[in-house]
Amino acid sequence: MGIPDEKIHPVATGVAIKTVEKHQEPQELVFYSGWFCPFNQRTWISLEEKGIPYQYKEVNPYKKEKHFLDINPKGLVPAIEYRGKALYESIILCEFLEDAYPSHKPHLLPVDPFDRAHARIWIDHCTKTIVSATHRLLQSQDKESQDNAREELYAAQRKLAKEVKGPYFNGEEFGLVDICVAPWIARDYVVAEHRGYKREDASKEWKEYADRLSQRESVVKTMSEREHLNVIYDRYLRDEAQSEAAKATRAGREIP
Ligand code: GSH
Repeated sequence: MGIPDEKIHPVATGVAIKTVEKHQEPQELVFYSGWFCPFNQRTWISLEEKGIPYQYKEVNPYKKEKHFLDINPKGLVPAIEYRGKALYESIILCEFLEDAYPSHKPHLLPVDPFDRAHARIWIDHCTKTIVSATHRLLQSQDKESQDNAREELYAAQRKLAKEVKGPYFNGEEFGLVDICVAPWIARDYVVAEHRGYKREDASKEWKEYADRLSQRESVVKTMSEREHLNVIYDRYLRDEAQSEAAKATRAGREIP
């Protein structure tokens, strides 16, 4: 008998299933994807943005099936197989795509070494502060903890918005900082509906940036229907989710 999180809808839906259908042919790059996962969406957005040929394979990471553990021993999506060799971890995968397909645009990281390092500081900020505060806000059950988490989230978003050159983090070219945060923006309707969150309460600049990212074509075409996402988020909102990220948040640990 497995955990309830295993019973997620088996496939992508809505606009995302159309994207999946276009990527069924065998390719040297196989993308092991969980349609629902925001970390996964980072890699999926990068593949779509850069127009890299890939074969999409759906995985339910909660089942921890042997074939998938052989690809990613952590048992988490996203993962890829490139020319038969496996890699995992969303940001590492995005950086790999940049390195392995250097002529494919947009360039996810700036060329200038200082700008590249600066972008990495804010990539780290996205995961360590925005993603973790979002999880605390989703999973907190009492008003005081929710209020604190919402304020932490606003502060983290405000800080990032101040660094955005515009229209994207690094200027004209959509890049890895944008990609790292976009999946959580695309899902912020959950905290808006259930936790009193409003984009404009972070800052005017954040709202403009968030509105822009949520409308980006690669973000839209990798999002499934809310109806199926909501089943998953309802478990987070009741603090019953058993994902590694949910367990870490509950225990006050960093998200793995
Ligand atoms: N640090 C990982 C990354 O950035 O790739 C996190 C990936 C992750 O947590 N993926 C989730 C997963 O596979 C789905 S959103 N969960 C399965 C589990 O928690 O057992």
